[in-house]
Amino acid sequence: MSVDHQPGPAGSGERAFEHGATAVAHPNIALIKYWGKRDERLMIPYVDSLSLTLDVFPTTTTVRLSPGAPADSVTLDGSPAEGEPRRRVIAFLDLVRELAGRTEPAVVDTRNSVPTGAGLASSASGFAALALASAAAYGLDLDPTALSRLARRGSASASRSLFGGFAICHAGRGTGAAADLGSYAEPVSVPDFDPALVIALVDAGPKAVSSRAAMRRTVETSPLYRSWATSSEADLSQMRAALQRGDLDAVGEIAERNALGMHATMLAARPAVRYLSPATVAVLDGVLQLRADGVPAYATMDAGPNVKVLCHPADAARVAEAVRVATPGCSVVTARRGPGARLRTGAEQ
Ligand code: 2P0
Repeated sequence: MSVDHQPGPAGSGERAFEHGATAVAHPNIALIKYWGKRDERLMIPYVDSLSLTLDVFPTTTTVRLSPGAPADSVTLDGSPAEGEPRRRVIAFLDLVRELAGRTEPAVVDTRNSVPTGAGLASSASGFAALALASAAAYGLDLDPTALSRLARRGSASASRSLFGGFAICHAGRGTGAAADLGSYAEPVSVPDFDPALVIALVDAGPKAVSSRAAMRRTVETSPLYRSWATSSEADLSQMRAALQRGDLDAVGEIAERNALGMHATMLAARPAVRYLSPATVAVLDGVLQLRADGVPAYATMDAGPNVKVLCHPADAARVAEAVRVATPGCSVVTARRGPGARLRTGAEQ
């Protein structure tokens, strides 16, 4: 699949078509996780996070201005969006309109190629595409850093999906406007490391607890949260060094322990948040067996039961086979490093 070595998105002022724009963005998988917000309104994370943008499951979003319409219209995968997803898109459009000094309603059409809400970061690709398309449609000319701040307001992980390859989202410091300015994503240059990520889709259904609610509960009630957040800082600096060395074993070990630590904080929340299912554990056992057999393979899991296994591209077929044996019937997709978000040109509309 295609690999785009461009470090980031084109500015939102480029290539908008008249009264509307279409953007494409890919999901990212955090190797150092974001979990918990220190400001829920501004969507400021407690911890820095570092991710790999993938080359699979893109989201394509079109935003067209509709000056005569009574309200915004939001379509998600061909059906009218309702409830929380609709509310989040409209709140995001309100923010863009406020920044642009505009008032026109919009028609938003979003198409995901990954099951929505299944812990595969559809909100990351979704809000990255919405940020880029809506900024362009409303005439906001933002550089990639400002776009990442904007995308963060939709979903903090979306700030990272604006960039191809590896990206870091800074949690920043302070409160209010200073916190907003200090929390943004940027690419991390990792020239000589291009691993594969074997994704085990053990359950494509929507999750029982939204990541937003689960984060809040974890921060408020888990006695393990602070220690995970502190250890995550050390994980991040070790991860950066391991990436620069192109050391898959170190990258994998750090990513796996960071993810398991995040899930441990959730399991200790009151009541517990448990995203990992028996199928997840079966895949984790399969990954341990691969390592025992001499195949470097390391797992990471997000707010859902699916498992992503980091490995050398040459081992991806063997890892995929081990995953299929561990969870018969599950779909397996192998991803590589993917491109940053981009606006479609007028000719592509
Ligand atoms: C991440 N996750 O770093 C972490 C790891 C899931 C586990 O970011 O509330 O949809 O919209 O900021 O970004 C998923 O949560 O949450 C997520 P909001 P988001 O990728």
